[in-house]
Amino acid sequence: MTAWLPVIEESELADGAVERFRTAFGDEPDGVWIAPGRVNLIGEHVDYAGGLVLPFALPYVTAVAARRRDGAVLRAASTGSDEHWGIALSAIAPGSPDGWGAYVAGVAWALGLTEGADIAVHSSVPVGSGLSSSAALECAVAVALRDLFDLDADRRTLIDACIRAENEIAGASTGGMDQSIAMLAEPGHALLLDCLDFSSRQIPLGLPDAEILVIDTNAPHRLVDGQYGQRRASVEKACADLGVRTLRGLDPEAAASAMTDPVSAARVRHVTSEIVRVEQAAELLHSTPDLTALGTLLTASHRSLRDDYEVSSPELDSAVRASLDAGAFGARMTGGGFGGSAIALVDRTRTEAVADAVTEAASAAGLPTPTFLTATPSGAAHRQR
Ligand code: GAF
Repeated sequence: MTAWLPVIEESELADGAVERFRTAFGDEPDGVWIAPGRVNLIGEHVDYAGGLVLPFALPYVTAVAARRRDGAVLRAASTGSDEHWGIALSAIAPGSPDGWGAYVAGVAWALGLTEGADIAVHSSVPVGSGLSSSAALECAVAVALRDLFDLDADRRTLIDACIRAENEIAGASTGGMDQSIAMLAEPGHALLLDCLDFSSRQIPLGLPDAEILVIDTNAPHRLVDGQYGQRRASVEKACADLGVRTLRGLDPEAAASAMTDPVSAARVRHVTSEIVRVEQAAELLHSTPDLTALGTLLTASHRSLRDDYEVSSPELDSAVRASLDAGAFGARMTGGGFGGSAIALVDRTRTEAVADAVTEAASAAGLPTPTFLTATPSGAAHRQR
């Protein structure tokens, strides 16, 4: 009864992208590039606040088959649609193109591409599930264009281009965590990313007796209604009110009580306390982690996101509650929120039981049936063939 999303081999996904390339453009691509989706273990809604985050890459990836073409036009096709589209490089601008095309064209724009390319996309990252399908697409395109055009661009430059594509062309004011993990992930590791200067450290994610269950609630996450931007603006306003450059390092209760209204106080309390929780989680992961302590941090993160930051949803709350009731060490929403996905830290022998309990709780509450994903920490964007 519990639905698992199968992991598709990279070579099979690459074959799908090549096949789509042939039907759209009637020719062979020059290569195929792959980039992963992600979950964030802890550190939510703090990347744009100069905080610390701890994401890892999933074995669900986006493949792009690509080829250079004559003329300054970019064309793209996807297995998600029968149509393909094209745009002159000079016409790429905020909102043009829109939809998923903005993530492809935005990267070409941000890298200053002057010659054209054809691109076909095939992905196993669920879209709208808060698992970073847009960054996976941007990063796969970025490594493809770097190789096709022999661009002198290191991974940091590519990350910045992907962030600009998302912020300026797609119009989503996201913070950079997702592009960073898609470009820097190492198998078996989470990435401790310091969003003040974007320095990072690989943290081995060895959980001998436990695993991370990823729960896609199948309630599409809704970052488009302006709520995400409002949260980001509230952090910027709090910094201005407090006369600080960043909320990083502030004592959560002291910073909250310095705010003049309760909503701003709650927002500040979330950001400052979440950064402390990431520090504590990273510390726990230095040695074989105390799973109860790690789980407690995850659940505290969820409560903070639900009550203080108000970015959770009934589907996420149901998944977290049912996981905990079924014996998970801890659980929390992951990603931007307002729908999307949650994670639960579970004893390996309890994974199926927790998944069943989450599914039953959703059914009893009349919520969409969740899907479960495998959370093997995976590698970064790369050329597949
Ligand atoms: C989304 C954004 F893209 C990230 O930058 C981050 O802010 C996240 O939401 C919340 O932690 O995934």
